[in-house]
Amino acid sequence: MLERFRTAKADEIRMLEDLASRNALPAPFTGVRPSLGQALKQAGLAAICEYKRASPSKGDIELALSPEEVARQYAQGGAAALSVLTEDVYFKGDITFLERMAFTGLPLLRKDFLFHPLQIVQTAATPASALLLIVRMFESAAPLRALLDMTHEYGMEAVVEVFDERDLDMAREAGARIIQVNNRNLETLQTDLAICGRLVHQRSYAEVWIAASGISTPEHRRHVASLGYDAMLVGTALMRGGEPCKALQA
Ligand code: IGP
Repeated sequence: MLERFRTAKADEIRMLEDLASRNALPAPFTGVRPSLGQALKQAGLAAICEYKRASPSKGDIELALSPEEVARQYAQGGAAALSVLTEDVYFKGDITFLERMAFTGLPLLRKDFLFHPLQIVQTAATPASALLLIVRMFESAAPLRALLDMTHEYGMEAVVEVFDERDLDMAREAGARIIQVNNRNLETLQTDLAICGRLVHQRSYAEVWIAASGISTPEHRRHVASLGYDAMLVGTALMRGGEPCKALQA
C-alpha cells in the first residue's frame, strides 16, 4: 500500500517541480505556528483529533461535515491539536483544509505522504505547525534527516511515524523529537492496539510520544493513557456519526 500512496503523490510533485523551475513556489506562511510538542506535553493524555473524510480501509467516513465545523467541535471538545488529512486520492483530503481549520488557534498537523523536499516547502506555505514523516517511506536515516532538518528550518515540527523497533532506531538516528507509534500496518492496513504497548518501554522522556490509529472507545483511551503516552491521535471514531468527539467521552 505504501508504494501506492507514494505513486499517488507523483502529479503533485511534478506540479511543485514546475513551480520551482519558474521560481513560483508559494512563500512561507508568516503567521504564528503554535508548538505541537508543547501542546502535547501537558499533564494527562492529550488528544489530537483528526479531520478524516475517507480512508483506504474504511472508504467514505463522513463527507458532509466541513473542515470548519469539525475544527469548531474538536476545539470545543478539548482537542490539544488538530490533524488534517490532506491526501486527496485515498483520503479525500485537500491541502486548503489546513487554512480553513487554522481559526481555532490549535496546532495543526499535516497528514500526508511526504518524502520530497518540495512537499516541505509546500507545507511551509500553510499554517501547519507540524507535518508527518513516515519512516517506512525512507530507505535510510539520511534522507529522513534531510527532510526533518528542512522542516525545522521552516519553523515547523515533524511527527515521525514508526511501526516497530527498527523504525524507531531510524527515527532517532535522523533526529526525531516527536514519535508517533501507528497501530495500523500501512502495508496490510490491519490495526492492532498491542503495537503501541510493545514499543512504549523504549520511550525517552525527552521525546513526545503519540499513539495513533484504532483508538475508538473510552477503554482504549484509558489503556493508552496507562501506557504513559503523551497523546493519542484519533480520526475515524470521532468523525463517524456526525458528532465529533462523542466516541471518546466517559
Ligand atoms: C487515525 P483512526 O483509526 O483513528 O482513524 O486513525 C490516524 O492514526 C490515521 O489516520 C493515520 C494515518 C497515518 C493516515 C496514522 N498514520 C499515515 C495516513 C497516513
